[in-house]
Amino acid sequence: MTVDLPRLRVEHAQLRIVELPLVAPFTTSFGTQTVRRALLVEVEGEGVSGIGECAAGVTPGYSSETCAGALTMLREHLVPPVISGPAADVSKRAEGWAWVRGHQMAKAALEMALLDQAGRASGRSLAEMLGGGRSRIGCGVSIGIQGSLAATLTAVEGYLARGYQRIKLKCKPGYDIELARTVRQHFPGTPLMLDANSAYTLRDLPELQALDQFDLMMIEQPLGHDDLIDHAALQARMETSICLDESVESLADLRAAIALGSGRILNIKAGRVGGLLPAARLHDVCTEAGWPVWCGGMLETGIGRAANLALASLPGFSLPGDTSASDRYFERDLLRHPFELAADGTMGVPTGPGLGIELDRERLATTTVHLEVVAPN
Ligand code: NPG
Repeated sequence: MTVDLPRLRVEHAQLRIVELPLVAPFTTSFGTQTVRRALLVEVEGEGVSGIGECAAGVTPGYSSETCAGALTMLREHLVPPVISGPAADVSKRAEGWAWVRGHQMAKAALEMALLDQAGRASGRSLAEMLGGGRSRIGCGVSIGIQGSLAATLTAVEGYLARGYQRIKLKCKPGYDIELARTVRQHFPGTPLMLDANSAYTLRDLPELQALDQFDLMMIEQPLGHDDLIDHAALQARMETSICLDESVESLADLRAAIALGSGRILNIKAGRVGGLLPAARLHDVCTEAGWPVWCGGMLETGIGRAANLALASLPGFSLPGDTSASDRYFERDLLRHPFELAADGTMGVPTGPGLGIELDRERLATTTVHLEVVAPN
């Protein structure tokens, strides 16, 4: 954090759920998604508004949070103190909700909206407020589990042709060694990684060790979503670096992971860790520990995507993240100017105030399936 944040009042807020069909189903070890149902938070005060997107999905397969749960949490506990309280800066607001245990994604959505409002009020971009420096970000793409290896190869080829700098393949027990072997054979020099979303246990050690032969950049979250001990045991027995995702929801988790040697790389998602300001702190701790980091994705619309790009502009984000272009997910995004990938596999970090996006209000209206206003009592 390098700049002071303005103290602002929030007079009311809107909670909205939108549904955007995905261009293709997205399958992970915990299920298949065909639609992105996203909870959006809009705050308004002192004539300036801000918007945030909640990363939570419909089902609690990735984390314990859901879209419906986050809606309740925001309506009942997080938003009311913000709209009835005095002017405050975003850090103070976050101190105000620190008593709420968990609910990182709900907190992060509100924090994003408040940071957008703060940026618009002060004329500063989110990247600037977070201390980011880079103006372009190297982008990777995450490919869900496909129906066949041939379909996977076609998908990889298509994304590489568009310029993506690294390929992440979702895997699960029994769908890993042949997958890595085949893709590696066809694309020998491509930066390649696997993501298991917690699908393995230490009983799968031989299967996991067999992946060492494929020169993977890393394997993401092979073991339990709340485990650090077994990950440390696995990292000691694998050459491939382990990247943690689900297991790190807080600074305390990260400190434990570093102390135990539970991995060597961190995927930072602001939603998973309670917001962009906490995400920036995790970035700092990783930098001190010599852990490279990259920015994850949760199938966000352009709103959350803008925040991810701003976060990824911090110096420790040295690896390409899941910061893909709008057309990788949606026919039509919620923005007037969707995010596009340049031929060199980079995307520009938004430079306008706050999130630096222009909402397509008509698209927002037609994709809305729920809307409620939270006003002071
Ligand atoms: O590009 O936004 C994206 C998706 C990247 O694979 C991706 N996300 O486990 O990191 C993940 C996974 C995910 C997607 C998790 C949706 C939960 C929901």
